[in-house]
Amino acid sequence: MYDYNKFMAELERKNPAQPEFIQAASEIIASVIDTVNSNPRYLANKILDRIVEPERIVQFRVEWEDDNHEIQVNRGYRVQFNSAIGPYKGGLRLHSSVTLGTLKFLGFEQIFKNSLTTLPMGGGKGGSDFSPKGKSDDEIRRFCKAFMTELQKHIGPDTDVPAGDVGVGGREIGFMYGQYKRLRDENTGVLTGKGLTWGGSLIRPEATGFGALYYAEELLKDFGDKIEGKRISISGYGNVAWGAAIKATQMGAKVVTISGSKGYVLDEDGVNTEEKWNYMLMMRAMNSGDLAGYAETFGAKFFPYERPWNVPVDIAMPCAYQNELRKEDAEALVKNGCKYIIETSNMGCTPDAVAVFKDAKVPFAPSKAANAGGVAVSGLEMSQNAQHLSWSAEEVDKKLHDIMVNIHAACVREGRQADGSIDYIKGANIAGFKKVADAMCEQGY
Ligand code: 2IT
Repeated sequence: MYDYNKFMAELERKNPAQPEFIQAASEIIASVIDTVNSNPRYLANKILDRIVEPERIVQFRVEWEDDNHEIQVNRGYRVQFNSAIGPYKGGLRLHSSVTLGTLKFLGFEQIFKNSLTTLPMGGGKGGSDFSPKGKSDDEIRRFCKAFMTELQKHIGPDTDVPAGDVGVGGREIGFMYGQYKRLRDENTGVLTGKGLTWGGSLIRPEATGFGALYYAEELLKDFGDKIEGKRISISGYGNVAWGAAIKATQMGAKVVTISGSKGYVLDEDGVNTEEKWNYMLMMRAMNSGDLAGYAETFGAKFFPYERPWNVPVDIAMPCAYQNELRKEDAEALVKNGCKYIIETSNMGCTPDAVAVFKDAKVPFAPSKAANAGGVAVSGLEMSQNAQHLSWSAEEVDKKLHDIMVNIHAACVREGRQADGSIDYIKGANIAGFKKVADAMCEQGY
């Protein structure tokens, strides 16, 4: 039998200075421990000891030349966490704060998220402490090329298929894919999030945001409610926030905030026009959260160095970064009558913020369920590449919608509590875990 406190103490001892990994693991272990302790096969297979240990971690030096012809050195990583149900799959994050601990947290989450999608994808994550902020196009290209020169030794269309994450969009995937092809002479779709003319899937850029709204729609139905007419606060301005703003608008809701590291914008008219969505794309392309510029252009209000969570809304959707929504933010949202939290950034809420929502009985969709649409469409991109064909936008969007409906149903099935309420966090963790754990047992050790 596993004892939660003992297990976590040992995990902390073995993984010092990796607080985000410990945070992610503690939530998942807490959710699944009863399931494991009541299953003799899981116990005999020491499933928890095995699942928290990455199968492989690659760390490498990335050397590139900046615009002043000076050598720059960054650290590159790929965490190949679990391949029980399919090739390692997960994004690459480029951000100054990236450490091995960050990528272990993201890779661990990815295992269960990918399992929830019902597609055959294992869990992985990679990236670098390279910061795209303030870098020229040329510098980004040289970095991506140097990064892939090493990474290509460790990935492949049937072993490990990276994609984008924070700091990695279509442009970066293009530079990396180009280098993979140059070195390997293969057009096998080893990365997802590719451009449409070279193997990419329609709807992949929109998928995370669209999927989060499809999940939210299903969750609201559990309470006899609907998206139409809701006021929504979103954080971030990147790919995820962009897709969420588009789909929320299409569903008849009004998105009143977006944000960056330097503050947030309150747009009472709604982030609801092509011009505004294109402005978001432009900010992303320039790696500059010029939200003051957005406010000026569209007659909205800019609040420097504040987070958007004091704004009264019906639904809050953190779409930016881990631990971006904290206890005091959760208290403000609850006080202002926020009815639903759709955590869309990976581990976007701190544990004490999640506890505030739980105490206040505010339904909470965890990120590994709510944001699984992104990786789900990556899985669909892999299928299209493997068949050497491409599906229409309608086809991909319908598959994405069906997947999100199924993920929600799995969360409800596994998360139903004795009092009839639904613990979506527990439901997502148990549903995602069981499939991977069963596969590990069946494949032996
Ligand atoms: O967090 C995520 O699910 C992603 N960054 C997407 C990963 C993918 O392989 O599409």
